[in-house]
Amino acid sequence: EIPDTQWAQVVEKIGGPPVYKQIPVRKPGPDEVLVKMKYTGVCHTDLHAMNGDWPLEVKKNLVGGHEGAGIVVAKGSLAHGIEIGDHAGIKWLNGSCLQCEFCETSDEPLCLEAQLSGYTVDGTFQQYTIGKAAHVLKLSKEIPLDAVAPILCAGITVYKGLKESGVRPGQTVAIVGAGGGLGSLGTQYAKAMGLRVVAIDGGEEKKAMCEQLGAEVYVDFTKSTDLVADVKAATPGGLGAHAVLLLAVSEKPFQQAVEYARSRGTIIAIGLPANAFLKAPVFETVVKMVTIRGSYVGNRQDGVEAVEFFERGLINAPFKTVPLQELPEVFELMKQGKIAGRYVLEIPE
Ligand code: 8ID
Ligand code: ZN
Repeated sequence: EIPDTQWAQVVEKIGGPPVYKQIPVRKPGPDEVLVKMKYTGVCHTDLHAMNGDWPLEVKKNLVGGHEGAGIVVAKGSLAHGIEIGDHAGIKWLNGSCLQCEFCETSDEPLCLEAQLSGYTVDGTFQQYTIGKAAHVLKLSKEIPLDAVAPILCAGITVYKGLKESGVRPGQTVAIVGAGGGLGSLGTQYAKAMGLRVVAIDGGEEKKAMCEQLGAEVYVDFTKSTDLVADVKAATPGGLGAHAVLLLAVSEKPFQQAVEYARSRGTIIAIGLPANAFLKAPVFETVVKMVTIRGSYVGNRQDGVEAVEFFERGLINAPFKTVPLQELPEVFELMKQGKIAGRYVLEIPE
C-alpha cells in the first residue's frame, strides 16, 4: 500500500533552507517506476541547485537529491527491464529521449531533453521518487543501499572522468578536492584502476582520510606556499600529473592545473563552481601539449560499471549517515567545506 502523502525536503525559495514537509506521492507514468527510497547521498550539486548557482533553470518547489537507492514499489505498463521488488538506484540523469543522436551514441547525459533528478524533476530527498525505467539502475539485492548511494552520482562521475582522461595503470592522477564526496570516491576508483594518486585538499581530517584511502601524497592547499611545485614534486620525476581531476568548488584550481599537469597530460573539469571560468596560459598549454576537457556524469553503462567496481569490494569510501530531517545541517557543513567524504541520508519508513 503506497500512501497518498509522504515526507520530503522541499526547496521553496532560492537559497533555501529546504523545508521538511508532507507532499503528495505521484503515480508513475507508463514508462516510469516509483522507487521507495531507503538512502540518498548529498552531493554538492544539491547545494548549487538550492542556491541557483548555475545558468540552468531549477524546478519550482524542488525536491533535491540524485543519488538515491531503494526498492521499486510501482511501475507503468511500458516500464521494462525492472520489476516491483527490485532494488534500484536513481541517478542525476532521471530520463532522456533515447532517440536523439546523443542518446543513440551512448551520450545520454548530452540529450537536449534530459530530465535531471533533484533539478528539473523531483529527486531523492523524499520517501518515493519517480524515475524513467530506462534510466534507473537495477541493483543486486546483496548490495548495501546506504554505501551504494554515493556511487550513483559521485562514483559514476569520477569513474567516467578517469576514463575520459585516458590515463593508464601506473600513471599519476592529481585529484583536486580529494577530500570531498567525489574526491574520496575518485581516489578509490583511481587505486582500483591501478593509478597513483596525488590528493589535493585542505585540513588534517581530509589528509588522514586521503592517506587512508590510498593517496601517495597529500598536498594541503591551505598550507602550501607553492602548490604547483609541491604537486609536481609529488609526481614521478617531478614531471607533473598525467591527469588532473578538477573536483573543487573553487575557481582557482581551474586556472592553475596546466602548471602541474605533465606534458601531454589531460585536465578533466568536473567541479562546477558558480560563475567560474577555465583560464590557462596559452604558452604552457601549447608547448606542453596539454588537453583540457569537461566530463559530465556518465551514461547508463558507466553506471553499471561503476557499481560493478563497488560490488567487487574495490570501493570503500567513508560516509556518515543521518536522517533525512538533517539535510539543512548537512548543507551548512558542506558550505563551510567541513565534510570529509560523503553524507548519506536515511529516509524514514
Ligand atoms: O558530472 C559532473 N561534472 C558532476 C557530478 C557531480 C558533482 C559535477 N559535480 C560537481 C558538484 O556540483 C561540485 O561543484 O563537483 C563538485 C564537487 O562535488 P562534491 O564532491 O559533492 O563536493 P564536496 O564534497 O563539497 O567536495 C569539494 C571539495 O573541494 C575542496 C573542499 O575542501 C572539498 O573537500 N576544495 C575547495 I572548495 N577548494 C579547493 C582547492 N582550492 C579544494 N581542494 C583543493 N584546492
Ligand atoms: Zn551529484
